[in-house]
Amino acid sequence: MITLYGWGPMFGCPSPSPYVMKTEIQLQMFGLEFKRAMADLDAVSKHKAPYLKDGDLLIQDSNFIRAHFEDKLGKSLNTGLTPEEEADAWALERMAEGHLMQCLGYDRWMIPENFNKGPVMFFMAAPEPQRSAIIKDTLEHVAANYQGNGFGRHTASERHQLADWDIRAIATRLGDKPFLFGDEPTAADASVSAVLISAATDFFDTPLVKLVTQHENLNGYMKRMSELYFAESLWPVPEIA
Ligand SMILES: N[C@@H](CCC(=O)N[C@@H](CS)C(=O)NCC(=O)O)C(=O)O
Repeated sequence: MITLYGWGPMFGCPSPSPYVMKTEIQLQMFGLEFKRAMADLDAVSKHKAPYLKDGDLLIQDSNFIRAHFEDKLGKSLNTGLTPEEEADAWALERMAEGHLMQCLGYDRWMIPENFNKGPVMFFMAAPEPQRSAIIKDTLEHVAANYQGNGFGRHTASERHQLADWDIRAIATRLGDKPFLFGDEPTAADASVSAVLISAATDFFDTPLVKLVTQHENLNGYMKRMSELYFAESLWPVPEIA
């Protein structure tokens, strides 16, 4: 029995987490049957989702989940790619997940109007008397991380300029192909499309929406990936206390 732990549809996206979306796509690419369950971050050492249980084996991080099934099934998600294309694919994934995600996360967590209609939901299970202190501590921690890695030291227009360069690179790589490396989706499509779909949701007030949706080829690409992998949500509906 395989269980993917994460979160289902929120914020106008198949998941609030592009990493969970990526793994959900990759498990489907492998042709695996799996269950979806709500993540309990306190139950795992890295305190991050996605994580997955394959029988008794716990695997944390979307990259290690993919590697686990490539090994176990002897099946690559990059079939048909040359070694150079595989190298480009890895670089594109890292850019989307590591760099473009900085801007997306910043706009969701550090812009108060966006935080208050989005990520604040994650704190609703905290006891009411402590909730605002927990939120304050978390936001200070998030802000310190952005200061520490330097992203938070840019102006808003510099942050979006960096994101624009990433998005343009993806749009150029895609060109008029259906998927990043040709007619069939490969591993990087899971990662890159998940980040683009998350950046393009108009649930949040952010220039990212226009920066993505101004590219017609990216609109077609997000639609293709959504139709292939997110036609219906199979996540459990969370119980409202
Ligand atoms: N490198 C990880 C990133 C996962 C990640 O950052 N997940 C976020 C949600 S988007 C998370 O669980 N954050 C909770 C926390 O940091 O406490 C992966 O690829 O799985």
